[in-house]
Amino acid sequence: MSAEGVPCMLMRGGTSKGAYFLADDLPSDKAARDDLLLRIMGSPDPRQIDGIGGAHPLTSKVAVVSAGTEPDTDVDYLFLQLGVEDATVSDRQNCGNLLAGVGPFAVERGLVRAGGSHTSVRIRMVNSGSVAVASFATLGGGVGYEGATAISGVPGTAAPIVLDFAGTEGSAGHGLLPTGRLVDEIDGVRVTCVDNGMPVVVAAAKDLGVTGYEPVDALAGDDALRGRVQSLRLAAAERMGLGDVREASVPKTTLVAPPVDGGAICTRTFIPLRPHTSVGVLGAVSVATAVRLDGAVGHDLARLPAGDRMDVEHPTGHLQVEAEVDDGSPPRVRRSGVVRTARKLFDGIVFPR
Ligand code: NQM
Repeated sequence: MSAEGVPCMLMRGGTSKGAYFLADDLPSDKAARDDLLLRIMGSPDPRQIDGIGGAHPLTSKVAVVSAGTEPDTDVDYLFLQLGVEDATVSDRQNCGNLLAGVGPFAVERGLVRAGGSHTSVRIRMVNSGSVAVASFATLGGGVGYEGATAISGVPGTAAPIVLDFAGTEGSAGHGLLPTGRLVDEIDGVRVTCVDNGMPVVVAAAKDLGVTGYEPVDALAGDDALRGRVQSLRLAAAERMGLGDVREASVPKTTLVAPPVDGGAICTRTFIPLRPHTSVGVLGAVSVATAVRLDGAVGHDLARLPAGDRMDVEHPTGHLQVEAEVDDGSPPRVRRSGVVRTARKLFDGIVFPR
């Protein structure tokens, strides 16, 4: 680590934005690393005015990348969610959006050599131990960021980054259905607790007294609803084996409703209490997996496609995810995947407060 500053690359990954670091450029002591990252991002402060965080959970994110330590993987990716108002640094969740930038970052930093016109990087997601393979365009030994792929929630187009997941089932260590049941009843509301990369509590929007089509601002301003979401997730988390999650960013809660824009299911997601402006990648994969299961909350509300690709509607558009599921007893996930884009925003030295 430099005495004055820390090498850092700011990237948009999918619909999130975060600071990417090589693990070697950060302190190896966890407390010292977390303290440094909080100062870099400017937390705690609702505006993160004295740091590079963007004053929202979706832009208060860090990726720590290092050479792979396990066979058949190229790099290790540790995701850290930094609080905005709170001085918290959590490694309890994955982030499939920042994941989109990890392969390009590994090439940029020389951890992985670019292939010909395409490069595949096998990424171990340290938070859960699962593996993602990122495939993206490379040009003359560098990353090709320009392209024609649009993703909802990001203006313009960029080169596609295909992410294929393996072993995301039970990312928090308690299986695909962490309560051991397809449906639980909590506070009089039927929920399906699922984890295919992200622990999520799925409930029907109408059971919480909303339509599920509200704009983000309306949800953000509905304190009563957010109170119900909090009590639902606190109780669900105990049953999911996650313990007391008052300070944790998981589980997320997704309210589902019938699709209204040609998709398979309409979603409104709380991360964990602020409404998501779109939907998390692995969060969406988890919800798509749940609604495929006969009897799960949302199954009857969904318009299920014949193939494995599922169009998840969210407040700012659509996210196409792939979830191949064996709906047996117990159900098993065969594979999941998604297409994202990423962009290098700056590369330099960040000076912590
Ligand atoms: O679910 C937000 C995001 C995420 C996480 C969140 C994510 C995922 O949109 O894989 O990407 O759920 O906190 O970046």
